[in-house]
Amino acid sequence: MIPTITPEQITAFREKGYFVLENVFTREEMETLGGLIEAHHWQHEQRLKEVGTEGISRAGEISFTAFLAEQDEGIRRFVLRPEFVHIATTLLGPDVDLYWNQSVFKGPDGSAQFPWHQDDGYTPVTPSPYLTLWLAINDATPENGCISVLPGSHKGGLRPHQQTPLGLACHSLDDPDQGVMVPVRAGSMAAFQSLTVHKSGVNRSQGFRKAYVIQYSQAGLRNAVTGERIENRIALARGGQAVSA
Ligand SMILES: O=C(O)CCC(=O)C(=O)O
Repeated sequence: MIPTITPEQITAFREKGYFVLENVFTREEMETLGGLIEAHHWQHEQRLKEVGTEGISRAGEISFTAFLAEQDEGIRRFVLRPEFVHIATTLLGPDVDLYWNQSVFKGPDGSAQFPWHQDDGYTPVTPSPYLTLWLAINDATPENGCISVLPGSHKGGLRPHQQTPLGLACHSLDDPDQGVMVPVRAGSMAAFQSLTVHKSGVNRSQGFRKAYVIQYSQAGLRNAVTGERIENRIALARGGQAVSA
């Protein structure tokens, strides 16, 4: 369903750095997408079992499986759906590329939060901020490790990040300000600015928490440090219209 983005949501995106788009996809659509993603996730998890950790992925705890749309025709068709053309062109302007996409699965009975960070902290790009859509494949709740955000934190620009054993961090998990939890039902998504500081909680449930993080940017993105063009991105829209796959 093409979502209506209200003026209040656009204001929240500008001022607080995030909002939730409810029920963009059905649970059945999420089961189908989840099935496509799981094939890649389990392959990755198998490799993780052998090596223990890879980047910020840790076997059995949290795994980030990237470039899914680039590898899988069904997932590629999904990220080019008209719902995303509408959302991304409304929030970013008429010329949009898929910048990054990854599933993030948190394993059951976890013990760790994923640290507070800005997405630009991993790779600073220009123009910034870009758009992160955190799509829940299954319900993301306070119990199973939904994300939290620091409202308004995108306004201060890129913060310094420290390397921690769990990932980059720009705000302490011990700080009294632990932001606002953003529970998201399956098929709904949190839309946030790539500079909005966010984390995810511990998965204390008995099941996996499954998300698909889809990031769109204005076309022609560059690495903010080297100035080099970020090449080979899938085009989503030009002149406000879908680019046919
Ligand atoms: O989904 C999560 O647990 C954290 C994901 C995240 O923060 C990210 O992909 O930037």
